[in-house]
Amino acid sequence: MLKPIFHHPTLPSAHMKYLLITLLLVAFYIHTAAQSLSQEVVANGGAFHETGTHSISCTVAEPINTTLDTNDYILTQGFHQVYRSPLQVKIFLEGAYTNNAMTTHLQNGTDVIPLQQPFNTAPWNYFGTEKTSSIPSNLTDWILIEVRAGINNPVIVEQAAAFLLSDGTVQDMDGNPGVKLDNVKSGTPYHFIVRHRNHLAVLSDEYITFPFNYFYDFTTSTYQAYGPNQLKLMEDGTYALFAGDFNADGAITVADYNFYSAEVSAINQYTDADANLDKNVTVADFNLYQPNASKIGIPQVRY
Ligand SMILES: [Ca+2]
Ligand SMILES: [Ca+2]
Repeated sequence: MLKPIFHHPTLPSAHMKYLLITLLLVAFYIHTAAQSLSQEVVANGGAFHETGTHSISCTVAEPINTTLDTNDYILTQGFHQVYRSPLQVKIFLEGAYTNNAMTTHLQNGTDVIPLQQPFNTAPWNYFGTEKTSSIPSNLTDWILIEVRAGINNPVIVEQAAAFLLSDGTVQDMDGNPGVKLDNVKSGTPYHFIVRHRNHLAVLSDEYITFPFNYFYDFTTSTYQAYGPNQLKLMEDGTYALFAGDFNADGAITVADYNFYSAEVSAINQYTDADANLDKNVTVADFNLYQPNASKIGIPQVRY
């Protein structure tokens, strides 16, 4: 014989309890978080309900709320947003540095600067399509930015070539400040490497996160670069990249002298043995290399 089933009049069913808890959590979340949506919150769904006197809207999303870092690995919990974000950098090259700025001698007379980024050969083997139809008049040379996931993690998140201007700032192919990055994620900490054709590359000492609303300045202190003494002190107190890594392998050695010797007396050319960026390979370039010989880059920048 079937017996009728009654709910207890004072205790809600498990389903009802779950519903009530859910509604309370939603109300709490809307009250505390919905007003603070930012670029660190990514909506991937949502809903809207209305009863005539009340309405409720919700976003299925989650802010980036936790970052775990062990030096070798970084885990960021929450939804991530991928977007184009500029990274603004200021950096000087020792070989081109003079009076708080850099020369633009590669453009003197016949402009030898290539219209397409020059890092598409060894050791960089970067095949990005950055190119321009005209060289900015204040361009010193091309630069390569390499975003890394953590200090000890060799994973390259993204590379991008950009213009290095005479005032030390970086400009993208559209003429905007900074270098545009497509694969960085909001809220995730990164380090980045700056590479040049014949100067010792550096890694940022500090984490940066996007959106990055200021510029990273390698000219103010040796501590802006990771590792001991990776930036050279200029006579006026400014810091710059060490000149003379002609083969760009991350260390200034006899191999660079041999590279220089093979190119010496080249005239009016865009060559990596031209440390002072004046289009000619002369003793002036050797004189930049010589005091820096035996300077070793940190393992992260070496090839
Ligand atoms: Ca070298
Ligand atoms: Ca030169």
